Amino acid sequence: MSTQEINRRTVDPAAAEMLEYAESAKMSTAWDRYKAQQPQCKFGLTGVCCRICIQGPCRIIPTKAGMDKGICGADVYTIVARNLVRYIAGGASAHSDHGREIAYTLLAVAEGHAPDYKITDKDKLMRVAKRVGVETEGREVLEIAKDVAIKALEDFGKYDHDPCTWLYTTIDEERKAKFKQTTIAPTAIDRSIAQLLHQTHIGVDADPVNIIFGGLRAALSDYTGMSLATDITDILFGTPVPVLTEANLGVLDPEKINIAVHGHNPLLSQMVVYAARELEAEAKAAGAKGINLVGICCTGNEVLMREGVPTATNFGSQELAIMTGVLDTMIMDVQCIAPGVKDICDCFHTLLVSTSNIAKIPGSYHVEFKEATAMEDAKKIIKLAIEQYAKRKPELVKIPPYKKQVVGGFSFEAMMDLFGKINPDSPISVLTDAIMAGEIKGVCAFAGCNNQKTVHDDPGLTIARELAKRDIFMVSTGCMAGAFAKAGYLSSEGVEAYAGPGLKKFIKRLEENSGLKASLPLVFHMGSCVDNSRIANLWTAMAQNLGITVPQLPFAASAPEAMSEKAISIGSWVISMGIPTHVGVLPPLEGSELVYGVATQIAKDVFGGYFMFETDPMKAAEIIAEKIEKRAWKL
Ligand code: SF4
Ligand code: MSK
Repeated sequence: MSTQEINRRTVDPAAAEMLEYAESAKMSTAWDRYKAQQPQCKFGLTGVCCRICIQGPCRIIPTKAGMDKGICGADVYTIVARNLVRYIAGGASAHSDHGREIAYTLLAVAEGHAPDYKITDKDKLMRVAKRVGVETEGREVLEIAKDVAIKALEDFGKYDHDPCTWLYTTIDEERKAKFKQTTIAPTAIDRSIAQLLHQTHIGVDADPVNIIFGGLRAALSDYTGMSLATDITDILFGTPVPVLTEANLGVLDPEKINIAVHGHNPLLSQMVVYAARELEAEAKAAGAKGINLVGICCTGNEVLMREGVPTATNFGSQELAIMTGVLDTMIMDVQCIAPGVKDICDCFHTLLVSTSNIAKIPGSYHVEFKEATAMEDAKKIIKLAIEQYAKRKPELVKIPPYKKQVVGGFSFEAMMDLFGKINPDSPISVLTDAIMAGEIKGVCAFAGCNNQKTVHDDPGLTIARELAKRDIFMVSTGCMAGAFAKAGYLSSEGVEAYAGPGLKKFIKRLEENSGLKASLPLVFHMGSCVDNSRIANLWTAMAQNLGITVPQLPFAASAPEAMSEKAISIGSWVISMGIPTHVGVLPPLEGSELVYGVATQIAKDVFGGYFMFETDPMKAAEIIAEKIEKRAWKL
């Protein structure tokens, strides 16, 4: 493969090496399949293909008489808006269903049906209980846990008309009033998603603005689901604190049994961590030096944050981890597991184990994971991996020698602890004072995926370097955190290489007071995709501290490689919260000037947040920095 082609595909040196190997071994990857799909259909790319009823597909050409509307008479703006919000419905379903499973597990713990789980963070349980209105005085922990779980489950399907509890107990009064005025506060997660699918059925809503508002209601359900998922995951497994680990394919160990956890749901991955510790002796008896767990995508982020499990890679390069020839088992739960991994597993000895009844890949081995038998199920999978180790083919082992140090584990509480070392009375003031003093200009949050339409990992790294130079403090979640981890931006290496003088001074001051053994990173890893709720907690605390509204805050977000429906859903609630949000890939809404204008302009007038679509990372960095600096200047 030419250097030029490699550079078009990735900036991750480990991925680059594996891509050359893939080509020489004739293994097809997502990059090859992306190339084979070119040119992609323009109707689909601009959002003007409607498949909502089976009279279609209707493909709209606004300038061509007779083709300017669908068969039913739907205008292009209706079609683009409907297509867009149906992505949000998909994303909100995924995030909130994840949250529902976590809430059910808390209920099972409280009722004694999930013996392998327990309440790990009682303080957080108490804080959450008080916040959502559950009585704590004189009550047993499990009684409180049960009421918190029920309260969370009520947010999915309650029948009254009050806004969801996890939404309204985590945002400020100004946003509550805004959501009331615009009628986008969901009253129940499931209802808002079902209603959106109804609203966008043929012959229901043709008004693009009304459709988009329905989409924002579902997006706030997405926020509600992830907010309760984060809270309850912390209650069950502990709230993350700073942790030292490593990232990139070099974390795979040829002398150990390598097991990757891939997907999103920590109910499984956390149990795999516990089970692996117990089965270390069995691994040694099989001739290995032990068990090496690694993470891919967000379930990897979950166990990185709480247990320091190293990250092997992120979404875009998931197939490449298998090509190392040392991955004995890949355990999948839900979301972002590319079906293409199975073809690569077939070229090696890697066993692909599915665990969820709604996420199976033909040919994979299925071990149904149940909360009642969680430890037994996790052990069963690890024993399969131990058996698999004997089948490894030494001649196929190829581990690229790249890994970087990572300091992660920055939950909202961990950030407050860090700031509290300097100002215990008002931790958040440490951040806002630094902004007011001009030492740092503001904050940018990076989230979201990899997307084959970009150079793998490059947009996020480029934008972060540029913002670091301009003294902008940065946090991250999801696969962008994976990109930063692999490039050394989640360690002091990033600070030394890229931080501007103000940002460096700020991070060093935090570091000197932190009491931590490790140096602090350039970008602070706040967790998985559902942990974007932690970032929302951060901007809400900042705005309250400064006595301003969120839309006045020098805070922006960026999804440089947004890919999934979940990313669209997250971006939509982030703008409705008042945060300008950059997206580095053009979503399919260019087919309607009206819908594009609503997302980029009208949203600003109504919510203060809006989308900024820019595919050039250097230009994107300029735009993000300008928005942050302008807001900071106005303070
Ligand atoms: Fe065509 Fe209307 Fe059916 Fe869409 S809903 S496929 S525009 S007839
Ligand atoms: S895993 S949703 S590719 S961030 Fe959360 Fe990564 Fe995007 Fe999946």
